[in-house]
Amino acid sequence: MARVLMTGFAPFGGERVNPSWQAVSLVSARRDDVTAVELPCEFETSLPALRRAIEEHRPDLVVCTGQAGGRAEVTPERVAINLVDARIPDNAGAQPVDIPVVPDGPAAYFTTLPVKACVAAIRAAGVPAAVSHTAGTYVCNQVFYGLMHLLATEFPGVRGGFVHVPFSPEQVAASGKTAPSLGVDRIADALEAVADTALRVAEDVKVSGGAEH
Ligand code: PCA
Repeated sequence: MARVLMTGFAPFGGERVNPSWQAVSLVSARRDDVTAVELPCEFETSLPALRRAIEEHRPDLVVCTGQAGGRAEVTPERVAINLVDARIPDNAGAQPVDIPVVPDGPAAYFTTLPVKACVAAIRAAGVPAAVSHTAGTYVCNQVFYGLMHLLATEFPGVRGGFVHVPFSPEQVAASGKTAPSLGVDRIADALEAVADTALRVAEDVKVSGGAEH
């Protein structure tokens, strides 16, 4: 049986929950092949925690996830960039601006998840989905870039990528925000579709998932 590591993040930015962690916990409760690990929303400690999880669990596939408040769809990310530019302080109070994730690393890494096939599978599970071409410049992009660098340099053959998820209805109700949301069970359905697809599909499907902006 192939082993899958899924990570979600701790709550940040004043939120009480993070749907990425809630959803990956639910997936790991549903499936024996999935281990869920929570990463701190901190620039200094998130990548060491990810490395420890990979070394401990020795997965064949790594799917990191995070909250992208305001997005209406589950969005597999296509590209991680070698840049940190924090809009708000992290949970340790750090707010680095314009530094690389990995000094002297390549400018960017592409995901090794078949994102188009993943989007099709998420939609087939009844959940809205789209390919995203930016994971931002905050802790999620740092973890995505750090993951792809680690896999490329130390864990050849392990596939990995990042998926951003919308707010949960609970978060929107608690804050009175008018933002789109998705139930955590539906986000979990989407993440299961991502794992199943990545384990099954070696080459991505050729359909448009592009965006003008
Ligand atoms: N989302 C943030 C960091 C943690 C999370 O869940 C981001 O998109 O960078």
